[in-house]
Amino acid sequence: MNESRIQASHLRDRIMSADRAASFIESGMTVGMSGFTGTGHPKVVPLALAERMAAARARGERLRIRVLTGASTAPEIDGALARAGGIEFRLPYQSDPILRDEINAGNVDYVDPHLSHVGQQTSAGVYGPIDVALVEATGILPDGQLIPSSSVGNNKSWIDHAQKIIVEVNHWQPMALHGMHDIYYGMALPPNRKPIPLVSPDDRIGEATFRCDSNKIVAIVETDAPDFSSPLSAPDETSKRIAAHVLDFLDREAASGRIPKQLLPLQSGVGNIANAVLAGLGESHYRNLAAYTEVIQDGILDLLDTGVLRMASATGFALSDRAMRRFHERIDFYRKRIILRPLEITNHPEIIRRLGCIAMNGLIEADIYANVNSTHVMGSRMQNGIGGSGDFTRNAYISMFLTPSTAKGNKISCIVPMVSHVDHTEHDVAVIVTEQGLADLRGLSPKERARKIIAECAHPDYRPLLTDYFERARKGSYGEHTPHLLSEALGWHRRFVEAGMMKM
Ligand code: 0RQ
Repeated sequence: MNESRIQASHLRDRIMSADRAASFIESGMTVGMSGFTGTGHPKVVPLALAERMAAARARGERLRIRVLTGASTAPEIDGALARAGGIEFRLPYQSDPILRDEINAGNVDYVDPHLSHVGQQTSAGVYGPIDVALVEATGILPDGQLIPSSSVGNNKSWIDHAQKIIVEVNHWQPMALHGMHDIYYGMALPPNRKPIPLVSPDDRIGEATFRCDSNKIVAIVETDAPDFSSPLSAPDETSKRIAAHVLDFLDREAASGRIPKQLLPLQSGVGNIANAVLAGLGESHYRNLAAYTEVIQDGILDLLDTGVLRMASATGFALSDRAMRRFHERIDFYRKRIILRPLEITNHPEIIRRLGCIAMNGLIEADIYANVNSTHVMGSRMQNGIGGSGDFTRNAYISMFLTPSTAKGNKISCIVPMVSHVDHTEHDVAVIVTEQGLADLRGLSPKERARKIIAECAHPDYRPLLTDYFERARKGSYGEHTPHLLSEALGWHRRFVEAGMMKM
């Protein structure tokens, strides 16, 4: 292994195996781990820990910890630790299938805050002491500062607040990442807050590395393991139609002068629909746009390559294998155009509001009044989590939700009378888009919204049912402002059971 990665000679005696490093983590501890959507997570210590957990379980003992991260991680953390029954508490966003099952089986206490809240709640001590920070780094400078790796997430919070720090130095991460990050050290708790001096997505307001107290580093483990790749399928007909509606809308907004010709900084969620919108932008006339978002996925690299985007600000990546290779090959090009920041900054309401972001996120279901459920299937089963969708939706200049009009092979309508769980309220949601069309809800009253959403977004198979519900609600509702027949509205969700999606 290349010694120049660990330039801090005073720390060399702390280099050790993953097994030894994992032994610093004891049952009941709170561990802040790096990682965001499969990038920049520790890759070997969690696996060693999972083995200890499984061995403890086999002996009839329990080794369970509280896991705090940036967002979803990768199989080496959420998958391995959940499989070993070792996660007692987890926050924030996750998307691992094994962990999801453990959460929904009631075996893991999962807390799902807005991503922008995690840093301040950690500083305020809401989650108790952080016993160990387990973070991946690209290298360690002579003075002990850490060169971040391919995501930033909440790493600064873990490093600042943890009592002990374990660093995985990953030789797979290119050293050329150094200089891509912007770690801001001006955050404070109330009443000592000052305005965050970021007025354009391109601004750099912080430092390229994490400050780190060498005395807290108890272990350094060298690795050479790749980030998790996020496979993407090519945009299908549904995503392409959604993307076309979004692009028409943006064109109309720009033509009417409501937003600049170069649009406003774009935030897009992860997944195939978001990628289809990015692909659509790639074929558009737009140039020199900016992305102020959380995650850089394949489509963003494409747009940087062609100059549609001049820059992208984010906190991590979610790239396919191919895009990851391209990123490494052309990293000097991307380093001039990508800024990776802590979640506290990427998702900060003050900045999202100041920049006037255009937010585009996915949903599970929306109701006819535009309340949105992003997290719970049937109001009770956690899918992933709210992630950054609330940070952006509440504070963006235009908040859009993009979804197919139906799910589960057309058996379920994603437009329903009343959502079974609310993540984003009607007051926050400006635009809903399905493959059927786009409903611009700004300035509309609830009844106008309902008519528009049913007409523009609902699948034709479900329009008559939704219209029938709405018209009957208008006659039988307690109030005329937002008409509802409460027991019928929630009874609608029985369709999920009737469609054979769940046994009762
Ligand atoms: O189920 O996995 O069993 O096939 O929900 O749905 O269609 O794959 O959609 O991957 O775009 O995810 C809201 C979950 C959409 C995502 C959500 C079922 C469907 C499938 C997933 P299967 P799809 P997507 C920045 C922004 C919150 C966080 C966020 C999300 C599964 O967008 O997690 O936005 N958002 N962060 O079949 C029953 C319905 C359903 C349904 C879909 N109405 N009823 N099941 N499904 N609609 C990124 C970060 O914050 C990190």
